[in-house]
Amino acid sequence: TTTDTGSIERRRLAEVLRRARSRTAGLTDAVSDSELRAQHSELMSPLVWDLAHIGNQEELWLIREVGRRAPIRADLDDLYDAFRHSRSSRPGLPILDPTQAREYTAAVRQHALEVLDSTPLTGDRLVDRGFAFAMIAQHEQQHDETMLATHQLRAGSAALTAPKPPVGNAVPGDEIVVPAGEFTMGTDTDPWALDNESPAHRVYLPTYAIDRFPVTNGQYVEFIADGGYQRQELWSARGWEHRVTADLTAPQFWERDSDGSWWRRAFGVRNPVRPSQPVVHVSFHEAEAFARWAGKRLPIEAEWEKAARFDPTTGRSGGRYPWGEDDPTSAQANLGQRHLEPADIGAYPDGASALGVEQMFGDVWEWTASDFTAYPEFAMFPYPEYSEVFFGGDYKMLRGGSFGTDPVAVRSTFRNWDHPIRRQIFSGFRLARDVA
Ligand code: AVJ
Ligand code: FE
Repeated sequence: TTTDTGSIERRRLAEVLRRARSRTAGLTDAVSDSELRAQHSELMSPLVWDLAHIGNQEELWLIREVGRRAPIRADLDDLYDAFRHSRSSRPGLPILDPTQAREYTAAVRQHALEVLDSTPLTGDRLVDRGFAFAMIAQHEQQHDETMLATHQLRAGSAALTAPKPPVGNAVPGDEIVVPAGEFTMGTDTDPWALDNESPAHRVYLPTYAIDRFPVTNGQYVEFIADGGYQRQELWSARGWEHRVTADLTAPQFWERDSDGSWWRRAFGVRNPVRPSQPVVHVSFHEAEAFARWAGKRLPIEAEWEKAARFDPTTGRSGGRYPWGEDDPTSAQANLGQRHLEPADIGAYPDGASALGVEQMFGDVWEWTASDFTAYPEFAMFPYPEYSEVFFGGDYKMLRGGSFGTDPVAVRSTFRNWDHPIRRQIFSGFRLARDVA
């Protein structure tokens, strides 16, 4: 019955909201109040800004829009509007202190759960199948990943810990040939998909090959050793200019010892660079230069999505994940901050797509060659600042999620974007090429 479906959906929504809040608490309870207020990088907000912004966004959508309740703190809307204040200016604002921010987000959550209990999850598009609640859980998880990147930028000893990811012993370089033909890109049916993932539309792609795995540190070390950062001909004009200006010589957080060995600093711990792990913390420009060096290219978004979703035996495009609608298990993908680094290639054979492409979900966000544009007949929903205002901007698309992405915040249709110079995000890439 409708009631049963509604109560199952309500329980799922309460669970994704709870999971997001417990992660937020972990990320913000791990450091002192003064560190919560500090700006660890010009690129990032103080953690306490993210914390109260999460609460403010939840208040705007779940308390006021969906619940039609009176504001809790209308006076905070300006301070936590990401479009009014740049990240670098946020420490100078009269923002809530950590105790106030925790109290505020907790008060909002209490009201939000009451609204969830009393709202029919049908009819109006904003609430149909729980969309607004899922949107807010995704928003919190997106900021949790941003806060995780802030943790990675923070100086000092480790504040976060997690078990090591599973090991793998695959050999890089293996490719999958994807036969020419149409597939369905985007979705009209995923109840929790965000506006830029729709509408579903047919896309024809000629035959192409895509790597079975993301590019590894071992492969990347070869690129460096072969003069990859010195050879201008491998870089686009913009990429080279940035390479020189920013003095890029290796992925972010890599350090070289006097004996020539490479080390990587991650969350306050320094370890030897692990050759079998996907490379992380590279910009689009570095990914593009590597691809040229390797005689390949980055996939376009449609090629990534077809490799993730298309089943050549049925001719159909799959659901939320290659295996269906269920959240990934710990054997299928390195998602959800279970680990604090990418897993070796070959560690998740159970997460392979129908075409046999592995580790598309989790580990590292994968840069694609595509710019951020709307799908044909895109309709903004429910607010233009989620994606519409970014269309046509200086952004490249990323797909698949990282070890720091929660399962609720990624799916085969999910589209992420960032400036091509950014690399504080958990970004890597895989390669593709034309097949004649
Ligand atoms: C979709 C990850 C690019 O973090 O800038 C958070 C998500 N939008 N709050 C971002 C987002 C508004 C967004 N990304
Ligand atoms: Fe936000």
